[in-house]
Amino acid sequence: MTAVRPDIAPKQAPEATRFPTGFVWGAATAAYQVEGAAAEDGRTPSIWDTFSRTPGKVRNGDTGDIAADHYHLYRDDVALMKRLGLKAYRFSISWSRVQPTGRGPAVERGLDFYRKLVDELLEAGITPVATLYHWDLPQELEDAGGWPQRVTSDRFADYAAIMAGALGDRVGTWTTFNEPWCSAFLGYGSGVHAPGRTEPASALRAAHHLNLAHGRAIEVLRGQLPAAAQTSVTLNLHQVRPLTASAADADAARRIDAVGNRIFTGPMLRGEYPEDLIADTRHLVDWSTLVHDGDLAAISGPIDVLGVNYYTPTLVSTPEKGAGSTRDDGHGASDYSPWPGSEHVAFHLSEGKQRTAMNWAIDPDGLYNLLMDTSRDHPEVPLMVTENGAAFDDYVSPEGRVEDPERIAYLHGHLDAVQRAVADGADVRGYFLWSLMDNFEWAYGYSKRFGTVYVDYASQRRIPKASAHWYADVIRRHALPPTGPS
Ligand code: IFM
Repeated sequence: MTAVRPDIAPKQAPEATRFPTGFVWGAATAAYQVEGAAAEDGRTPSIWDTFSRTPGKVRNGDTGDIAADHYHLYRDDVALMKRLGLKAYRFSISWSRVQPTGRGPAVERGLDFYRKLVDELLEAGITPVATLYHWDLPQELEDAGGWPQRVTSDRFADYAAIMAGALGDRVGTWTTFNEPWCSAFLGYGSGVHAPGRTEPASALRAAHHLNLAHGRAIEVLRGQLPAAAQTSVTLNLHQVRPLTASAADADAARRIDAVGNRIFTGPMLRGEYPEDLIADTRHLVDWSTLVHDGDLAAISGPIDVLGVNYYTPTLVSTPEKGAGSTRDDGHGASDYSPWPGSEHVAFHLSEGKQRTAMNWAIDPDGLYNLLMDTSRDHPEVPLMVTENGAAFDDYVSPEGRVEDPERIAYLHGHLDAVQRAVADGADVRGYFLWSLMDNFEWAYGYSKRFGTVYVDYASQRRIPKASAHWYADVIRRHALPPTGPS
């Protein structure tokens, strides 16, 4: 064997652990957050168009009308993804762009945008990963009652059939929902997200109908897509930790785990709602009439991959303890709780951790634990990290660069956590950085920058931040660089 001369040896340390063969490297966005073109080519308002136009709901009165103008700039954006070496792009489809009223025939011009986007990606050698729903219900369906109404699940199954028909020949990985917890509990519970309703019982009903819609859509997709297609759902599983070892805090953690996590993983992956969830919430909903015969069988149809999104852990106690207690669980302050039946639980900021611009504690061990816990509880389903990333107060230097060492440190720590979980047996198939580019951060408007690519909204110029170059290097190596950021 020829010895490698030290002066030309690869920079990567020989002991650097490579990610598993086939591990997918991607970045993610969502339709309302990046597309803009809110009233073009037949698109009609979604609940987020309405919500963002409602005074006081979104910081600075920002809307997604223009956003990052991805609708017009997608070709440039795909070219940029290619330059960064991304292997996959996770995007979502705007339901009201392709089926404006949420019912009836599709609009070809809307479908064409996604056909062109996908073709551009395939041409660039980037795998498209499509999410059917990332929070933007057509307003007409909300006017008819929204997710608390069972019929909305029927509408969603029809929409899934339209999309499978339009893109099934070119998209191989399909996700039904992104973070249905947020749709149900921030949308109908605390009201900090669209449609801004504050009705605990409706939030629980919405959760069941989102589950049902997921199950029905999976059945539709399976029936229409080629056998090799992968189906999935993405959950923001809360990494819940009790503040102390007390029985009361353990019960707080159990409750938040029930209404934050197991309300979805229970029916989807085990075919049942958890008994303790039903007990905690039976004063709000009658589960025996909400859940019809056959619903659980429909919801628990097999999926190929479970997407998990992770940003920060959730530290809880009951009752409130000390000055660190807050009603704000990190999802946005409201007088109304997004935790029906467990409104008395208090949330805490972890001590001694650095924070992102969202004031979220940086804690990569939370991702490690989440991956290990999920693969222990559901060993049958492979995992994909479908979102992970951080907002910081990025700015363009006089030299035109965006230096974001905190984001590099964040990503490094979390990718290391993924690698540790893989080494310890978790079947993690890939990682999608949130987000490809700065975008509309929901109730925070454009005030929070999650992108690895900076967007100058005035000119729509894209500037890859230092973290984008760092991530490109990780992708090239298929391993973390030998030294962490300073
Ligand atoms: O921007 C959101 C995304 O839409 C869903 N997951 C969390 C991200 C950061 O808040």
